[in-house]
Amino acid sequence: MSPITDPECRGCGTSLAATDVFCDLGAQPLANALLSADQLNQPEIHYPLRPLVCRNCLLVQLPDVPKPEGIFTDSYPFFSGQSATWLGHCKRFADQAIKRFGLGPTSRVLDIGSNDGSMLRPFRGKGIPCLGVEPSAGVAQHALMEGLPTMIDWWGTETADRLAHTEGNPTGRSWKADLVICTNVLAHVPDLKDFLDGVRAILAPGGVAMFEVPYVGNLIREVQFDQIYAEHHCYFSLKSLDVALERSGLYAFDVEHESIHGGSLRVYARDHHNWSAGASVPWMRELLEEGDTRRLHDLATYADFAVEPPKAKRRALNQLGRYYSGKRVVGYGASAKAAVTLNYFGLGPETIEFVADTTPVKWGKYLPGSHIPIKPPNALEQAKPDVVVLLAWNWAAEAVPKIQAACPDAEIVVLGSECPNLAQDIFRSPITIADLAASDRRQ
Ligand code: DWN
Repeated sequence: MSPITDPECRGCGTSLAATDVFCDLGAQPLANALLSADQLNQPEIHYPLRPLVCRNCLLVQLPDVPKPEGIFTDSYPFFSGQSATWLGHCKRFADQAIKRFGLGPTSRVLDIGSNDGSMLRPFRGKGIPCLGVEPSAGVAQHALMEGLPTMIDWWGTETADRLAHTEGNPTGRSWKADLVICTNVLAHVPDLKDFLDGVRAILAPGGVAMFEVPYVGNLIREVQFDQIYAEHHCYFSLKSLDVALERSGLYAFDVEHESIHGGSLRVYARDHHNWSAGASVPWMRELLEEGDTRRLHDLATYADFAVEPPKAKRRALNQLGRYYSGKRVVGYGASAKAAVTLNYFGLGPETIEFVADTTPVKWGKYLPGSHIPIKPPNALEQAKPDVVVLLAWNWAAEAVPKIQAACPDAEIVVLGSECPNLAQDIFRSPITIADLAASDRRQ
């Protein structure tokens, strides 16, 4: 994409207007580019987090992004299996898909963006032949060491062609998929059309492709601005995903809304109109026209979002200034989202002493930009902090009990949220700032 021409929409090819700005989080370093101590004095490349929205298909997207080779390196630090919630999600999907699509010992399942093999494991456990494709060699090795067949490669039409024929194919024979799984991968793909053309090419006759993507409806409704970072090129609604799929000859025939990762869409597609199945498609189209889906068809919904991240930043700085000043504050969950939040809020180790995380490869490293150190979870017990900022809010149900066990007296908060205090019952009585002020007066 030459810098002198308007960027083209990744989903439909329409020229993007530089004025159709979704929000502006400033320029930040790559969210997963963790630093070692000897890198703290080196320069960090920053990328503008100023997504645009396409007037035609309403796909929210970053127009200029780093090459994926600079992101998904051998030392890419994200291991999806770090979350028991995610592992349960994968098992439930596998059980559901095996039953729904009649998969068995002669079927073939392809997981694109297979990371550490978390989604491959339940299919293998049920005797279903499966194969992963993952470009980050470090995480892929974890799958391979467990005997989960994985190609360390990028996905697109060229890889699909190699897999469909024998050369370069770990199975050694022509290979087509009855089920292609793409969870949390489409957002990372610079060339959506080539990626999706490759998915269509690898589908066996009657095969199904499943795409699970963070849902822009949740991002807007819950002001999940920390989902916006340079490795996430696109932020999908069902409409914008539908347009991208159909451009590659893939036709959605069912959709589910999942709570995982802060709210995701799961869309099933085939390489032909599935009108023969009748009911599911009209029902799905009808669903799309309802509720906030219809709001997502309105460009104004996207333009209105721009004021929300600055409001969250003001709330966070107010919370830190009024309720937590003089207190010992640490973080939990050194996620990509954590990097975005801490950099956007302008917080460093002078405010957030460290961030605890269960991922061993992250220990002893520093978050990009903020340079806040990452420590093992036992640092929580040693530090006995007054406040724990839950940065991995999308895993609250799994993480909060661990934090409470390590430091039972700490307040657990989501900075910038209108209901920041998670120490109370997460799901039934979120606490407002007024409650916090009242509790302050009681102390
Ligand atoms: O799209 C992506 C999503 C799916 O995962 C990738 N671009 C990168 C990654 O984003 P993230 O880093 O924001 O993902 P998580 O899963 O929100 O990261 C959670 C972090 O918290 C991990 O570093 C693991 C850690 N963790 C923890 O310390 N204790 C997680 C759980 C569940 C815990 O109990």
